[in-house]
Amino acid sequence: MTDQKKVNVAVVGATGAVGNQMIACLEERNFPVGTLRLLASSRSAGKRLGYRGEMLPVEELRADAFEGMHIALFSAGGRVSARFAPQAAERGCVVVDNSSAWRMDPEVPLVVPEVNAHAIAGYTKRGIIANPNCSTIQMVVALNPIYRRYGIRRIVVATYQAVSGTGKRAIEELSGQTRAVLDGAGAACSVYPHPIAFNCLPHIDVFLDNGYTKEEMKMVNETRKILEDDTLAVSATTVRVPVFYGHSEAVNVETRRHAIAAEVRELLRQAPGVKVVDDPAANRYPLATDAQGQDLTLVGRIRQDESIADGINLWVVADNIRKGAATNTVQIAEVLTEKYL
Ligand code: 25A
Ligand code: L14
Repeated sequence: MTDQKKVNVAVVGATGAVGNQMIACLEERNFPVGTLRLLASSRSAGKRLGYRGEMLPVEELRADAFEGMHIALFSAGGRVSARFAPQAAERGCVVVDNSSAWRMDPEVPLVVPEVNAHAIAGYTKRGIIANPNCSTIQMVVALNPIYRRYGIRRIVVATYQAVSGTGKRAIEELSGQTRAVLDGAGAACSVYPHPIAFNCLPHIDVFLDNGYTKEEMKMVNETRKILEDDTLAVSATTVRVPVFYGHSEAVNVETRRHAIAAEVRELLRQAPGVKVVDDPAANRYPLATDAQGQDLTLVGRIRQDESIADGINLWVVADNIRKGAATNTVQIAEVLTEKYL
């Protein structure tokens, strides 16, 4: 990153689980921030959040807050993004949006920098770039090298997703329920429809008419858009598990050309953003607790699918708040700054 270029950045949803991490990522990655403006709802106006040793005020989100800003990182939910992203773009501020509002808009690039950084060039159409769904991001980071080398015909995935994806209130719900159940009390539910403590809920985001959840269909449609392949078959089951941070995924791929597990392991060792953790003899495989707090996608349990001619099974884990949200958003902002602003 060039030293001269200073970028004014707004973070929308700064007080949320993802917004907080966005601020930390800007600092950790030494993003060339000129002015940093922190925005949230009126509930949070007047709070202060730390950045580079300073306590910066949180302001209420209003369209005029984007005047003079170059980039806005949004993570305040789909409705906020649908309304305010165009208003930021109108003011010449490029939006990198972490909600689901703009992802499937054909005029909005959907980007995982390790996979399709080239697509960022399309930001000029609407002034918006979308950050994919967390479960999709880690899956395509792991599968892109396999896709490029062997081709992929079909993906079958089941996820084991952490509560932090839903935001701060869900993190509190899991800890509160766990404590209550251990104390012999009942688990009160407010964020999720059933207890998440000591349970697994096959339900993330809302149910759609086809019987799948919206989260499952995001994995289908976003994977195709990022890999630029409408013929790719994807079948997903997304499950909430009582884990705070880190999504895990059991991924089965049917390749077009024959792939040998040992070759795939070597291929993934060279892959950007991937760390292979695959030594079953030593009980080494990817764990959510190891993924937490770092930015790599961990891949292990790489093995032949012995039920078909050309199949591979993998276990893929990443920090959903970092690579699944904040880090990927900041990485997009980095490429945008270096190449296009
Ligand atoms: O619609 P989506 O895309 O599905 O996203 C829904 C929610 O999921 C989280 C995020 O919640 C988002 O709001 N999220 C989205 N994408 C995610 C991803 N990829 C993701 N999480 C993980 N991975 P969150 O709690 O992390 O952050 C919410 C932030 O958005 C701000 N915000 C909300 N409405 C706003 C707004 N900002 C501006 N205008 C609006 N209209 C929100 O600010 C927070 O920064 P806040 O001031 O409302 O929140 C301050 C504190 O209050 C808590 N809180 C939020 N909503 C409520 C609440 N408390 C009580 N009741 C509520 N209804 C927040 O948790 C925060 O601590
Ligand atoms: O980015 O885990 O579309 O509840 C919305 C649901 C993020 C995760 C998105 C969850 C998600 C979220």
